[in-house]
Amino acid sequence: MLKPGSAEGQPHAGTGRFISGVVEGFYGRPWTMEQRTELFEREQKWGLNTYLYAPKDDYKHRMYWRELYSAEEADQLIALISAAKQHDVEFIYAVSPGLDITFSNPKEVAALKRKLDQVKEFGCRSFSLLFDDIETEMCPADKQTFSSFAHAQVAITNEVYQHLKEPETFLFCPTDYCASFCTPNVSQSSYLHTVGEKLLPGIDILWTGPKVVSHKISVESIEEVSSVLKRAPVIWDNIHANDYDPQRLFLGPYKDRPTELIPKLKGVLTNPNCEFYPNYVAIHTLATWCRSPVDGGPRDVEMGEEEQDPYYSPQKALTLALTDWLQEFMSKEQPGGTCRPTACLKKESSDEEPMQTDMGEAAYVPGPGENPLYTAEPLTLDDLKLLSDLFYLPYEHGTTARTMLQELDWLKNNSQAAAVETDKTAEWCARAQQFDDLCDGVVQMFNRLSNAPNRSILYDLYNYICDIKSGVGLARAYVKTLGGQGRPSAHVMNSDPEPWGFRGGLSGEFQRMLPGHGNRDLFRHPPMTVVYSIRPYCPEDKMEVQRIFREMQRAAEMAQPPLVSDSLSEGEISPSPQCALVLEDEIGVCGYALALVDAKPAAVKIQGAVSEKAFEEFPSLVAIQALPRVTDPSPAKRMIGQLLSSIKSSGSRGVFCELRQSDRRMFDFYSKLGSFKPIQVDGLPQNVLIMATSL
Ligand code: GDL
Repeated sequence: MLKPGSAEGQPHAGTGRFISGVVEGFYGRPWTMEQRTELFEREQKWGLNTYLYAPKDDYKHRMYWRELYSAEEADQLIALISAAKQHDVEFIYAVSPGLDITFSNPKEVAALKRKLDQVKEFGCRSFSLLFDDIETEMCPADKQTFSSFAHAQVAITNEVYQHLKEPETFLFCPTDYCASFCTPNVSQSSYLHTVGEKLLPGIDILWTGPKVVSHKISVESIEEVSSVLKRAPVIWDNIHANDYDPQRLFLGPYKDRPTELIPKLKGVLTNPNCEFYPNYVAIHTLATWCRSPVDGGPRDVEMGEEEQDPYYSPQKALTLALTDWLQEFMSKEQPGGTCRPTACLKKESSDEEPMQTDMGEAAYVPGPGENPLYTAEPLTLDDLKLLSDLFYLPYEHGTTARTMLQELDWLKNNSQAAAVETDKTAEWCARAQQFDDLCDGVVQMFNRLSNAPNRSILYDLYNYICDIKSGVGLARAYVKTLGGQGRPSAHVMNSDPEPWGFRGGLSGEFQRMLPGHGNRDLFRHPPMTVVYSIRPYCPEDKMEVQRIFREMQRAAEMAQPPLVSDSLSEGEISPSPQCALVLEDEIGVCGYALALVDAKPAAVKIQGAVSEKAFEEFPSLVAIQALPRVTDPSPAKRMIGQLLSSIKSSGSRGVFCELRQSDRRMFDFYSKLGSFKPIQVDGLPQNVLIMATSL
């Protein structure tokens, strides 16, 4: 039964009730029948009314869509459909025939009808046809019959809908299911126009918003698509989906969808994380959102400044969800949850009767002088808040995660200055300590989580929390090294680290080899107003590079002593292949970064005697310059990042740069990179400084 104020009782577009709930629509291992039944219980408790069965990698949902279910599978589906009914959840069965269906072949249409008829016999009354993530090119036979792909899909969908006697709920997922897939855009998409005009009015249409994973969904964007589709869409929301990246999990609240949308939509279904148990927050907060009063209802008066929506606060919804979730963590009635009671609960009194085991033996009680039994600290709400902050949302880290990133960035950028300017030292040390405390908080949270009685939730979370614990451990050790404490070789900058000392996997290696690491981290510096581009250096750039070098030299008046990097910049020596870049803005070339993978021969030629030891450890040389009009340090940092990747790929183990001691600007630049440190090299001219980094 739904409570008053639930989404069902709310005004919304179209006829019938507001569809709210979950779509199991992700790639990967489908949920188990037990998990789905647990989901129905929760949906009922929280006022959600729908479950869309669409597990992408279930054989008979997509790949072998034509195959009928076996007797054993039928029993399972019958039980599942009946469990949904018991919990007042509408079970919608979806099939995805788009991988290989020939729309124009009547046998194919018959196969589709046969499959859905079978599921109808299992007691299912609501259906869906999905055409997402398929090839958009029709086969020659279909091209002869249908004027477009949209016409083919619509024809078959209308026919199946009528064959099933026009069910109350029938959903269609278009191939262009978000604005970014539409050509040229939503309002001019001929595909969407055909669907809107030709699909029978009783069929509802799924839509993921502006993108596959939409950051925000605005009222205007829904009004636009509704007018093309000639009906209000049902949102298939991928905000919590994590099937596209094994390192991500989303435990933040349902967010950035104004409640003003509710009257303009036919419904919302969330397609959440692949792991069943961590979806508590995703589904609980969606339920809170769906229940929020729309126009005319009481406003949330305590809304903070950042909260835009007068009827729904993501922060409050999150706290409600986490408070309930905490109770779940404490529950032992889970498979694998057979923990020792003493380890799960705080010891109340030491003179309790010893526990009886199944064997009828008295439980072990340590004697005098023996180790006391291990007592785990109970998990707290703050632990779960921290957990959610660390695994928040696809476009946003939680508050503590943001603070940690900002602090690490500051500590990294200010360590050199703090080492020489005494007034900065105290601040640096205090902030390093605070950072360490935050890291410690993550480790403590990990410990309490891993001792929580509910093992099912823990096992679903385990890989993620292990990963973040190790990431935090590396950052912590790095800050200790920056502050001159710790043993860097043991933890962070070891040339032969343990596998957990770096992020592994071939895919990670590929990414690191791409320019700028190919990443778009959520932690970004303020947006630049100038657009820069970095491209490989070509021989025609020689004059420009020379000009920049000379201009910068003039500015600093420091031509002596001769450096290898001067010859490189002057074009007297050519950079190593793949190891030269130039920076351009709208005016032209404004910077460069050049390298010699093996700098020793040039150094011998220019400077005579060289330090064998230094070249063994740091055989490569870099030279970088940017004109003063490049006020933003990021482009130069990106150039050096790319250059270091290329040098490393050439097999080098270390890089150095040469600086004149008066060149404070370049000293600051290299210092701020964090990895370059001054090194001692014998036989250098007095006013030359060498900074170096291992690769
Ligand atoms: C998609 C897929 C969905 C997948 C999601 C996130 C739709 C309609 N289809 O495009 O199965 O889980 O992306 O990766 O969203």
